[in-house]
Parts: sequence; structure tokens; C-alpha cells
Amino acid sequence: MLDGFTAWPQEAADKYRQAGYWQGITFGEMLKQRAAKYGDHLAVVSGSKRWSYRELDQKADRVAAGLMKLGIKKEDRVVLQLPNIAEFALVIFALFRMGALPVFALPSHRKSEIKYLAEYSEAVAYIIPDKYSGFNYCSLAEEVVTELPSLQHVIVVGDPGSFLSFEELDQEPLPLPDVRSGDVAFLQLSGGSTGLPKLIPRTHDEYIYSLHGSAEICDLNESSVYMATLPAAHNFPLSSPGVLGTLYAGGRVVMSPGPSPDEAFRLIEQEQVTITALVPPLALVWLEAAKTRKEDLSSLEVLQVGGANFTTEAAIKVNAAFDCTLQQVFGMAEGLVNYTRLDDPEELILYTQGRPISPDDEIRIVDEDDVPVAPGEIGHLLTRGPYTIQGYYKADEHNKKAFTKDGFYRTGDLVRLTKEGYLVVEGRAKDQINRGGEKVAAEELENHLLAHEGVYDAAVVSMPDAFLGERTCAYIIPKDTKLTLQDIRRFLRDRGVADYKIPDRVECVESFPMTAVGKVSKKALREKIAAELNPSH
Ligand code: J2J
Repeated sequence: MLDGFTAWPQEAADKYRQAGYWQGITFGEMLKQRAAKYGDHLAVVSGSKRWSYRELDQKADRVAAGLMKLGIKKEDRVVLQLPNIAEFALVIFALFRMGALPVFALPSHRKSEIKYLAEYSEAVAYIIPDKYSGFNYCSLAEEVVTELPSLQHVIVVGDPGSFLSFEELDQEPLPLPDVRSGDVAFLQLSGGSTGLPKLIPRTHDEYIYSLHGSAEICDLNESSVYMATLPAAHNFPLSSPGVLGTLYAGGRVVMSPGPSPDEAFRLIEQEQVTITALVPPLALVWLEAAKTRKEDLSSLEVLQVGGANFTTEAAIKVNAAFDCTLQQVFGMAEGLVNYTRLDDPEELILYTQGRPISPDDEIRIVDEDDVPVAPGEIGHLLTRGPYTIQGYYKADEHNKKAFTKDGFYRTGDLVRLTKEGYLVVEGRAKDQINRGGEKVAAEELENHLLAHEGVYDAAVVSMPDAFLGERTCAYIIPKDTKLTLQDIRRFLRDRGVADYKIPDRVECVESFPMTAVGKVSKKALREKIAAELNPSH
């Protein structure tokens, strides 16, 4: 078993197996079974590439052989930073088959994140596109490998420059190592609230169960067409039901190169897309675009929205604008995913964030002392279940805080349970900014800011924003001269911090408000900036 992985207690594992949740199959076997059943059906469509299940299955064996020939072995970690292209699906199945673990980076990550991910996971390889969205990933890889010699292989989809071409991985199939369904299949990135992002180990058994449950809830079958609109590496478009849930169900995955209506609407019409997933701000962009654009979106049956607070007001508008079923999704890369059901009454779809996938997802809503709140009251959401992790990867100290002694994950979300048993997300206790679905850990950004020689202290908080829901405000106590937003932006970009983490606003102050116990009062800072932005309230 992978070092640094926290397994479920034996009793829980037995229960999940007996209940039929953990089916004992690996991703490699899952694709083999689907290829046997759906052979010529299209599995993945991306640009001019249209791969059937059989092709995807055969290619996965060949690429697995190519990876093994490089010397990559079972349990090795491989940082994967691919956008929504067919090779994304291919390479993850190749890695799953040979038991190496993809570490999912987002296309927007830069040197700071990639170096950290590679170092922390002790990755041996890094897989990138040559260019995407105007950014040159080969230059990024050059910087990273110079500082991290342990990263032995850089594999490039497209023009490889001095690195290895993805095409060279296409080799005659080799015998594969023995991969078990209880093994860790990949490491997913946590949205995080700590100084350094945490990695989430997910096993074949439990993740495939979440796909199975998600596909069933979303009514997926072999005629479903799922479009990956958000970056496929994110847990939502990857698994809820996403790219992998669609392949589980024998449907077709369409990779959209980007989320804008320009790219997405044409693909919906052309590929007769039946389901896709959006974050709330994007749903509002689509809503406006749908008023004027001519593309036919009538193939859409389900529009999923999740990842960040979706106001009822916005839900009502989106629901009215699209002639399909709106589904709210409240999930997390650590496990638990809640969905409104397709046949739910409108009140539930518009006013709640759904209910868990599994009857064995355990939910506790508690106060500051872990005592359950009265029914219907707001409290901290704790959860345990057949696809929620029992610990972050190699993070023993943090795990003591992030999980209860009896294995419940502290989500950091403030929720209430309706009388129908549905969850409503009311807020957040974790120190994170949710910038329209993109998560920024306050402490991580504060650490970057503290590295600036002109910064004496920093406190990062969310500020309300009509479009993204929240944006990032950095309060800074400068050492001597005031720092501007431009100074901070330039500094963070030079450090290689991803764009979405760069503060939207910088406020220089002489001191921070303190709580009674002498900690910086982020609540007071949040209130201060909110009042400044909206003086009438
Ligand atoms: C409010 N906050 C939400 C929602 C997530 C499906 C869908 C989303 C994610 C995801 C995911 C929210 N309303 N509808 O992994 O499989 C916030 C919560 C949560 C955190 C998790 C999936 N849906 N959130 O967003 O790991 O704060 O996963 O704890 O990125 O996003 O973020 P992440």
C-alpha cells in the first residue's frame, strides 16, 4: 500500500464491500470492460480526434508500455498538467493501468504550484501541452526541472522542444503490473486552507463507486454526451459524473477547449451534448450569451452548477433561461458529493445544494465543540462515508485537525439540513477564498506575501463580488513604504504564483484588528472591506 495513505478501518471497508459499493475493479479493468461492451461507440471527442472505446483501450495499453519503458513504475507519481484534450483521458488510463499515480495539476498552475506538487509528491515525470491559452508550458518545465532534478522526464503533447514527445510513448503493449482495486489510483489537489496545499489520495474502489452513484443520479447511459467545460483535472468535471463517470456509463466525452460560449455553444450543437457542468459565474455568462446567440442548445438535458455559492436568485434565472433540468452540485475533492435529483421539485433544485450520493454517506452538523446542532440549525459539516478520504497524503499532523478521531472529515463548510434531508450551504469556516469556484488558501497567499521584502505582515480575506461571489483582498502592513496592487501583482507573478491566486485588491494598513485571544480578526477585516465596497449597507 502506498506510503502516506490512510486506509479505511477494516470494519468500514468490509461494510462498503458487502453493500456492493466497492466493486473490486480498477480503472484499467473498467475501461477494458467498457471497450468489450461498447467497442465502436465514441468514447472521447476532442478537436479532430474521435476515439472509440476500443481505440482508447488499445491506446492506453500502448502508452502504458511507453511509460514503463521510460522506467516509470507502479506507485511512481506523475504530475499531469493537461488541458481538455483527448490525451488527458488517454494518459490517465495509461497511468491507472500501470499503477503509476497522476497528480492532478490545473492548467492555470505556474512554477510555484508545479514545483511544490512535484516536490511534495516526489514525482518522477511531468506531462504538459507545448502551449495552451497563450502560455508556453515547455518554458515552465525548463524552470521546474532545473530546480528539481528528481523530475526525470518531461513529456509534451505537441512540439516537445528538447523534451520527450508524447507520441514516443506509443509502444507495443507490455505485461502490466498487478494493480488492485484498493490501491491509490491518483492524487487530487485539495482546495486547501493551509499554508501548503494538501494532496488527496483516491483509490480505484471508492472513486469508481462515486462515479457509479453520480452516473446513476444524472441518468447517464450509452447515449449520454458529457462536455468537459471546466478544466477536466478538477474533481467536479472529472467525477461528478464528469469525464470518468461518463466513460463508466458508456457515454461520450466531448472536450471543450475552453468554457466561453464561443467555444462551448458550437460544440453543444455540433456534438449534441446532453450534460455539462459549470461554476456559478460561468452559468451567468452562458445565460447572457444564450439570449443573443443562434446556436441550438436543445440537446442539453442537464445543466449542473456547483463549486461555489449559487444564489437562489441566480438559480432561478439560470433555470428559466435554459430548457433543461438544472442540477445543483455541492462536492469536494476529499469525497462527499451532493446533488439535487433530476426529478426533484423546483423548491429543492432552486433553494438547496442537494443530498449525498450514498445512503451510507454520514453527515454530522455540529457546533464549535463538535456537539450536534438542533435540526435545521446552521453548523459545521462533518462527513464520513464510502468515498470520503480518511486522511490527506503524508500529512499526519494536519490530519489530526482535519479529521475527527472517529474518521469524520471536517469540510470547513457551514451548512443546514432541510426537513427533506437536503443540504444548504450557508457559509464557510475554513480560511479560504472561493473565487467563483477557484479556491485560494489564505495562508498560502499570506506566505507568498510575507516573502516580499517590503511586507511586515499580511492577512488575506474574501470580499463580496457581484460576478464571482467573492474576490481576494490582501491586507498588508508595509515595512516602510506603501505597496500598490501593481507591486504585489508583479511580485507574485515573478514568484510563479497562478493568476487566480493573485489578490484583486491590496489595502495597506498600520495594524490588524485582533480577536480577544490575540489573533488577527479576519471577520473584522472582511466586514471592513465589505463596508468600504458597499457603504450603504
Ligand atoms: C457552495 N460551495 C460549494 C456549492 C463546492 C462537485 C462539485 C464541486 C466540487 C468542488 C467537487 C459548492 N455551493 N454548490 O469536487 O466533485 C465549496 C465548498 C467545498 C469546496 C470543495 C465536486 N460546491 N463548494 O468544488 O474540492 O466549500 O470541489 O468544501 O474544489 O467548494 O472544493 P473542491
